[in-house]
Amino acid sequence: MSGEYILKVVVVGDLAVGKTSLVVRYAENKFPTSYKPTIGADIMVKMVDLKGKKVRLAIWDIAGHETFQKIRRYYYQGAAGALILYDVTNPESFEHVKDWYEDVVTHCGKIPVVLIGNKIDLKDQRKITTEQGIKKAEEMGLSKFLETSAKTGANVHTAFVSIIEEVLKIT
Ligand code: G3D
Ligand code: MG
Repeated sequence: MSGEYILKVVVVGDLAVGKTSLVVRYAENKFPTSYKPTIGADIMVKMVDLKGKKVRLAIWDIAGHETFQKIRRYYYQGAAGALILYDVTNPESFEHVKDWYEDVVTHCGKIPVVLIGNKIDLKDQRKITTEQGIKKAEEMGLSKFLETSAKTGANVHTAFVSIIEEVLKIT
């Protein structure tokens, strides 16, 4: 098999869990220092070579909840996979994972979903343990679970490779 895969991946989760930071870290390998709230949706395109497969990955990053309602349908349309993020220092964002998952399933059906606990560099402020994350992913039947830091870059690359691998498995 040759040729190019074109994959759309959506990144969802509560406001301020680090969605934009994670996407920017992956796509540009830097941590954004000035916080600029997204308007509508930002789409980042990255060419990825994975085990001989060329993937044109379009990563969709949403804005805050208010503007999201208006573009919800358009945002999810055609997504092959999703990253659901929570902030390991923010239990509310962890509780909302199930709501985000319902949202994904409603609009995309049962596409691969990788669950991500972000901000693991904030060790002293951590409220959600790795075990809790693993348990949640298992209970919900999500494809994979990972913990990341957009700040240090820990596991960021792996997070995006994981979702591509999960999607290509079923493509
Ligand atoms: P969002 O796109 O999900 O809304 P952002 O979230 O990427 O805008 O990040 C929200 C805040 O969390 C930002 O801080 C950002 O710098 C911070 N952040 C994101 N990821 C990490 C991480 O891995 N570690 C740490 N320590 N901080 C992170 P500000 O202060 O600009 O609001
Ligand atoms: Mg954002």
